[in-house]
Amino acid sequence: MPDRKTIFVLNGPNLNMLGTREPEIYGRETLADIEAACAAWADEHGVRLDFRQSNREGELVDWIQEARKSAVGIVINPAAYTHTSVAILDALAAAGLPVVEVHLSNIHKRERFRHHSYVSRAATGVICGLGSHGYVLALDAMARLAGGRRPARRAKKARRR
Ligand code: CA2
Repeated sequence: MPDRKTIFVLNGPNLNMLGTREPEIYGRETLADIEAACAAWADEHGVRLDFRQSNREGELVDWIQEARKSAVGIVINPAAYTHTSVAILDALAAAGLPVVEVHLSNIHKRERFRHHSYVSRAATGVICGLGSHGYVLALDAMARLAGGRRPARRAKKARRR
């Protein structure tokens, strides 16, 4: 639906494995369950979601660049790339969009190497430790942050008239 605002929800490596291991840390829900909860939120709010997962850093960077042209905001769980990826940080910073970083687990309660997030420097806000509900909270926040925004391509067209 071209008239609806699109929010990108991007998921990093191994999140496709949710629900199969470590339920004490990540819960029992699968990524498909989380996508369904996000889709229900989107229906209620009249917003279009583009929900994706990749195990490849470069693909996530490509999607962030794509969001710059067609989305009004990015919700991202960069998973392990949170703690390593300057490439994802740079892409998010260049996107010029509101960004909500989300983590299922409370990364600050876990191993020391998870306490630092490169991505947070480019995030408008961060939600962690609230399990899958964190995604819906991130979308609620995004609805406010992206309030009056239009995707870049649409804004350009409007200026040409
Ligand atoms: O808490 C989060 O959402 C994380 O982003 C999840 C990442 C982790 O590296 C971050 O430190 C925190 C891990 C996602 C992989 O999750 C799996 C779940 C079940 C089985 C295998 C992996």
